[in-house]
Amino acid sequence: MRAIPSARRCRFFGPVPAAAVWLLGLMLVAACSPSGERQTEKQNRSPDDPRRAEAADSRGITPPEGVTLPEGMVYIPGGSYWMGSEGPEAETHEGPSLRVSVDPFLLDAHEVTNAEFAAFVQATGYVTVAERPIDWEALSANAPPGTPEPPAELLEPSSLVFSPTEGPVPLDDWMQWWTFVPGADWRHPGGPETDIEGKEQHPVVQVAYEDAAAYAAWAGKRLPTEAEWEFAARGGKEKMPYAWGETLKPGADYRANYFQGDFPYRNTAADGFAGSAPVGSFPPNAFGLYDMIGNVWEWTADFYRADTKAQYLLQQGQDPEGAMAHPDHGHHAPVHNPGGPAKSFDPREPYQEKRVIKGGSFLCSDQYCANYRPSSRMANATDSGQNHVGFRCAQDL
Ligand SMILES: [Ca+2]
Ligand SMILES: [Ca+2]
Repeated sequence: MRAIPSARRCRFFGPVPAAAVWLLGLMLVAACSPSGERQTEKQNRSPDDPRRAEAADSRGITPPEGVTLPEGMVYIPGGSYWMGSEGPEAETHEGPSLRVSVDPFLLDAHEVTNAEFAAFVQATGYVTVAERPIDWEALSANAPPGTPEPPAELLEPSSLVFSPTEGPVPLDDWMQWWTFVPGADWRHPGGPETDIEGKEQHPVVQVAYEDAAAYAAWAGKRLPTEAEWEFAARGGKEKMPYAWGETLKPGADYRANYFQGDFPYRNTAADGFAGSAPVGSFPPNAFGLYDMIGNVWEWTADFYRADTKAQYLLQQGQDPEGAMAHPDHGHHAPVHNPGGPAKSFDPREPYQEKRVIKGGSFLCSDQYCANYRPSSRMANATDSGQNHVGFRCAQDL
């Protein structure tokens, strides 16, 4: 497996010179690659599509007696595993791999869909972060000291939308393909001229962390921790770079919705989808989970730090230096049910609160950021929605 040149990895955190640039950076964070309202998209597979058939056959893990599965949730058996990766495909903050254990829990089989989020909004009247005017006073608490107030137009309700470039561009500046679009929100994921009609079964996007958490609370659920999410995504396959094994595309069929073609301007949609796909369009993993990898990024409950694994050990009274000095980090007891760090910290944007998102999206490309792997992780500003970030919910047994 070849290493991905660092220049092609996701880079969202440059210096923040001007207020407008800073604000844009604040609203983004997890970009990868393009979608493509411009591309032809097979939004609904026919009933005889083999991928549908394979998906329908999966029943996941049978829960123990006495456990009743809520509709749409699957049983995650719990256990210990190697979390993270130090493989050639991994970014530094995915490592070091660490023995971690999680208790059994329940997880949504699918990403939360537009139809499900609409039911929540209908029942509660909830207004998402992207639909609210920006409160500069509140926002400035997360800004570097002395940051001037941006122009009024930048404080209007808005969100970040991917726009393919006209042709090849240097891949070190995400602002060439991400645009801050007034009127972009979950009902209008690509901007005010777009809508979600006919996309009821697509994952909801343009949701900030608090939107996802509010939905989860309404549904009687919660967001998964990063450790739970990664355990679930691996489906019992130990130390595999991909959720399904050793290679990204082990056969003729694609195993997830990601980006094929030339990033960020030519999306061939060889996997059938240039943008998001209806949930469950690709085969599930061994736990019966769909689209853990690709389609849209998924919020977790955890604050982001690059050194999360060391924080886990510290939280549980273990010595990170000693534990990690061992070649396989295996002499320590598994870290049990770790939550995220108590506070987020990203040195690239030290003033911005961030949480971890997982799984990559329809914009992840092997030319830019190969985040379609269980150990991949991204820091996302908690108040930032994008048209390739959604979520799914967990529940305790
Ligand atoms: Ca795709
Ligand atoms: Ca996903």
